Amino acid sequence: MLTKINHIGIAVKSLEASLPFYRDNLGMVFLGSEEVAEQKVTVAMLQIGESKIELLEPTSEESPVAKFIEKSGPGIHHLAYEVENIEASIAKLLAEGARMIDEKPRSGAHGTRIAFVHPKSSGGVLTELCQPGH
Ligand code: CMX
Repeated sequence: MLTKINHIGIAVKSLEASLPFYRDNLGMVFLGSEEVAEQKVTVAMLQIGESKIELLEPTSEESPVAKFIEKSGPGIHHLAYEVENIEASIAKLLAEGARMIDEKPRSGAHGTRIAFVHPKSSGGVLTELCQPGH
């Protein structure tokens, strides 16, 4: 069902303040930034091998990322696994009793289709399924 780790999401207060460390100090390739209005975040993507780091800045106090930062501070927010068929992956998890935040795919960054599994079903790790848009 899973093909690889697509990205690790990191909650930040400010992309402008956080991006230089990843791009310049760690030397990751900056792929661009994009607002994902549906998720109330602006994301910056950086390539690291075959996976990516996704920096997430909230665009509203109602953003799940704003709530996360308020409660836990900036840091690792979620782990995203790449899947080939997101509908089939959601159906399998639901059939096996997992608690899905999204029972239907939503729009993610860079044309992806995404669905979150609730951290209560995944050992405290907010888990994303991610199907590339190509
Ligand atoms: N990782 C692990 N646990 C988390 C978490 C996270 N990122 N965010 C919240 N939780 C935990 C909380 O600590 C809390 O645990 P306890 O009950 O033990 O205290 C529990 O989940 C409920 O959290 P809450 O603060 O009451 O927050 P909400 O219920 O309002 O929302 C969640 C939590 C995960 C359902 C919500 O953040 C959500 O729907 N997330 C999915 C969407 C998302 O995160 N989008 C941003 C990224 C978009 C992108 O990558 O494009």
